[in-house]
Amino acid sequence: MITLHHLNKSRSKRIIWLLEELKVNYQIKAYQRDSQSNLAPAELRAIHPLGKSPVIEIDGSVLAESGAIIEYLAQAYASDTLVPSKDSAQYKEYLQWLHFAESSAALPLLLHYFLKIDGAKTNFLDGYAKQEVSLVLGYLNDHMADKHWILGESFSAADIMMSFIIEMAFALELLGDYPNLAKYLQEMHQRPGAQKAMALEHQYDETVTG
Ligand SMILES: N[C@@H](CCC(=O)N[C@@H](CS)C(=O)NCC(=O)O)C(=O)O
Repeated sequence: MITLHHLNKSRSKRIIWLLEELKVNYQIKAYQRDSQSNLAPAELRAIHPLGKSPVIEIDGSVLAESGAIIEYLAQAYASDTLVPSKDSAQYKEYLQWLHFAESSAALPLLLHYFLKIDGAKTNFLDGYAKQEVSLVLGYLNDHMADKHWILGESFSAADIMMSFIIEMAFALELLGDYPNLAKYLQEMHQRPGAQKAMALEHQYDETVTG
């Protein structure tokens, strides 16, 4: 049994989506962000020293980092469907997108988000974040011009990694200038696994009412 330590409104939704695609047995242990600091509760530190989510427990091991979790689970349970064959050219591309999502793409969007909630004037950061957001989203938008999924016709675990980026860009109201990414988000949300992940995320989020 896989246990997912899930924090509301977090990257952990990626893992729920993947687990739904894999159709494996798993359980969710849910945590709520602090209403003032927005940080994870201290109990998550008992699971992993960083105290962040997602974290999974599997076969007696504890694994953090959404990218590592997705790479491991996809390879272990769906190497023939959600991961291109290791000797194909697509595999290299797959690895690039898998890692791009949490590295090059995540930082500018997070900076943009933090600057927005902070509201303070900056000397350098604001301009840097804007420029990097345009670079990253422009690159992705051009790439998606003639594709359904990040690798072309086949859906892969890299699309699940990318979902957090596209959803964050949507939440920051940035997708107006990137129509191919708006279309990509719609495609993602049509998959039953993504819909189940959204429903579960909702169910385990105590800030959601009604
Ligand atoms: N690079 C890590 C980031 C983990 C992370 O920062 N998770 C956030 C939620 S998206 C978190 O736990 N925030 C609460 C906190 O920092 O206390 C990953 O991809 O899993």
